[in-house]
Amino acid sequence: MEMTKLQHLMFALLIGLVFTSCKEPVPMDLAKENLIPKPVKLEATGSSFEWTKNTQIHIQKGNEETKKIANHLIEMIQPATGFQPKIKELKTPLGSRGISLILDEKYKNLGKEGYHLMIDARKISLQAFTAEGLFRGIQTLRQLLPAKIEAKETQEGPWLIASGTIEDHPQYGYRGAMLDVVRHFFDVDEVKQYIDYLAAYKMNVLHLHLTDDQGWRIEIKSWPKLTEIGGKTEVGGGEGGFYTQEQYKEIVQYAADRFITIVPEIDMPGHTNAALVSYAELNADGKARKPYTGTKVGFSTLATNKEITYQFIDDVIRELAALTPGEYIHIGGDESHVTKKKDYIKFVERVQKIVEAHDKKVMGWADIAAAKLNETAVAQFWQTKPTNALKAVEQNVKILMSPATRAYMDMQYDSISPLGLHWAGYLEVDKAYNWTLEGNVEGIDKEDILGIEAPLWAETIETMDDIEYLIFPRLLGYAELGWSPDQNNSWDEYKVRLGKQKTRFELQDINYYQSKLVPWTDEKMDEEKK
Ligand code: TNX
Repeated sequence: MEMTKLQHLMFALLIGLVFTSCKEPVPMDLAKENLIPKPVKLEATGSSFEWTKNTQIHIQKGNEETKKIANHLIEMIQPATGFQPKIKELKTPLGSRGISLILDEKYKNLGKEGYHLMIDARKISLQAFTAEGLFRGIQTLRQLLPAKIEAKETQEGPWLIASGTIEDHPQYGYRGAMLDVVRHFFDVDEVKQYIDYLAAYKMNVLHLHLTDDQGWRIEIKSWPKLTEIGGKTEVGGGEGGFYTQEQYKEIVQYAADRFITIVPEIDMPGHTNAALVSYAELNADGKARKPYTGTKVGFSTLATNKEITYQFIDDVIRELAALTPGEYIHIGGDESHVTKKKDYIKFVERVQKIVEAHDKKVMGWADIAAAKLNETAVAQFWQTKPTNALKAVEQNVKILMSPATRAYMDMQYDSISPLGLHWAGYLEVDKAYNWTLEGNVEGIDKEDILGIEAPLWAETIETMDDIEYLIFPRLLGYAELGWSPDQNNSWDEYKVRLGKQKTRFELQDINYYQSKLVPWTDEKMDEEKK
């Protein structure tokens, strides 16, 4: 029997209905998701959104910034889902089926990194005051997708996301990690990988330790021997390396695309043997030093009483400032044990002026607080005793919290863990997490604190696997300490969320430290969280 036109139409409509609305959403509980850092506010509604091959991403018409975020999101989900979501520009994307990314003044109160995420069975709307907020928000979406989203090859769906609302913003505006690319050199791709790890946990600063006794890693065109000679060494006698200015710009841009600022460090007046090898005139006695590939500290100093030294620093800072969109240049200043105290103070004060003449603010290890600092400077607290940091507070200088006993990712986890040092003690995953920035040091109050930074020194590490072993999983804890309100932090609750990252780490081939203190749990590839 032939169908009439009307019957055809009815049939098509019916099929359409079956595919679009008849499918009941799978019940899921947003409150059971293992988000790191933990969001400020979360409300579950017990349902779920399914991301399918037909799901589109909607953005505001002509909004290029948002389009970039949409592309990040697509890049994030493409390998595992195999989907090619379309980006559609609409006048008012809010409320439309699918995923919408929207900038709205309304969310100004959440700050530049805050975001509002609303998920129901029909749609996901991610809204923020800035593109940066949207970028932080898509990191949350990544963690809300099943763990198999981390797979490098296409997986079977369904790609369900629990429904509800998240409103989120960071406790501190500076949340970062440091990478020492001197003691062992890490190339551009390795630094990019490190940046990706920071971005995934909503960190926003990468401090690069670019110069030290064992090497000089950034091309300075007016002093070429710094890298021609000083770039060729590293701990243990390896070949070292350096970034050309072009390569360095590529790192800065890669970070900026992920809303991460690079803080470059030129360590001085100590930790300068590589410069002292490259240019004899920077030494007080005018004699070039020998290359150094050991791991001792505190034996080198620039000639603080020679004019050429300040000409050198002015050239270096000028070239570096031109490559630096961020507001800070880190001048090191730690462990200058062979510089006379009065010379050290004069030196720091003069270098501070040079940095400011190039329109940048000074950041330095808290040792610099021996000198008279401007209130715009930042002192990074690292030592086991807070004497220097307290001197900075007295000068109304903000503190960046990196106490070695809690935040040094190069400390060994325990006496038998293969990589790292232990001069500040062993640093198990619980000790690394179980503290707060405020209250860590008496006399350093919340309003004195800029944020958190977890340094990774590289005396004992040479490969990406080594880096991963020391930063995973401690990095996630630092990200949470900087982002989530202190009262939300509890090790007993956190360790469960952390343990649930196992499948994600493994699918990314991350060489993480399997601490016995963490209840590592597989998230089954084929089972959804209900
Ligand atoms: C101390 S922390 C140093 C570094 C070492 C580190 C090793 C700091 C400001 N200086 O030169 O690499 O210890 O943990």
